Amino acid sequence: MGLNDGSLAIDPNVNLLTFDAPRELQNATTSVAHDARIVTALNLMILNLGIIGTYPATAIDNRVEVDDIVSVLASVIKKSGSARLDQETTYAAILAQLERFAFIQDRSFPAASGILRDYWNFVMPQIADETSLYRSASLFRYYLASVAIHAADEFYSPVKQSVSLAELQTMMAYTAEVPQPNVASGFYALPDYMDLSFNSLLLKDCTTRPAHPKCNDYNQLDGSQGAGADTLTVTDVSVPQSGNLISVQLNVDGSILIERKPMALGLAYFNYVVKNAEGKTSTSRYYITLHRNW
Ligand SMILES: [Ca+2]
Repeated sequence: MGLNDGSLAIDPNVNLLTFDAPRELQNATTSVAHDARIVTALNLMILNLGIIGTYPATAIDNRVEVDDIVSVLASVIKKSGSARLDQETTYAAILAQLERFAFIQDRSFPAASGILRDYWNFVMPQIADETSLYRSASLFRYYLASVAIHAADEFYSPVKQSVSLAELQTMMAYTAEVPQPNVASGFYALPDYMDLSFNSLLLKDCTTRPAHPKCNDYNQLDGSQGAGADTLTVTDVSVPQSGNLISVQLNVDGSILIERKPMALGLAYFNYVVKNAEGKTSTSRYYITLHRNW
């Protein structure tokens, strides 16, 4: 994957099986911090590719599978001798092997590969600590994954061909404050993501698609997510920054109505507060990418 050669080279004495890359990001020795940044970025990108490989359009976002993508990477290395994640050709080779794109006629994926390479070039120099890592991961999960999938999928229209540096900077800032789940509490809300092409949408419950924001929130009380999350209640919604793009209304029956402002496009979000049967509350965020429908 280029760790022994060129710009991604690291100290050959680093034992990748024991090297704690996220912890070593802030090592006082510059060369150790440098190696940690490269290894962390590679791991982040493998996780991101796992999202592309396993992520359905309106997923309830509980988990990402990386087993398949690791097999695909191994196959690319076996075929071409390497899989450098700073090169567009690597992404094209990976995407071409993903089952989700198997039906696509022209499997060259130039736009999607370019977007993935641009993301790599953008986040690589910025990964310096846990916060910047979380932001880089959020930028991908809540925006770039969808953009890259749309760019690779010829059935979406229109296809986005590239992302500018300014757009990446804006979206990075936009996803910077995703509320981080308080895992220790035993009840915590998790962020949600949805692509939206309609002008309005009702999020009804956890058995009707598309998913209500509470459906992936984790409640240790009954140990369940999905349909079990219907025991949870959303008590508040707010639109702190995207008021020019969407309006969001919490109805008395617990459903949530999202309405797009005329001609609105891009990334929007609303925050929500959710409560379990014990009365514990947690706050999270629902991201929505507004696609053109005219
Ligand atoms: Ca949620």
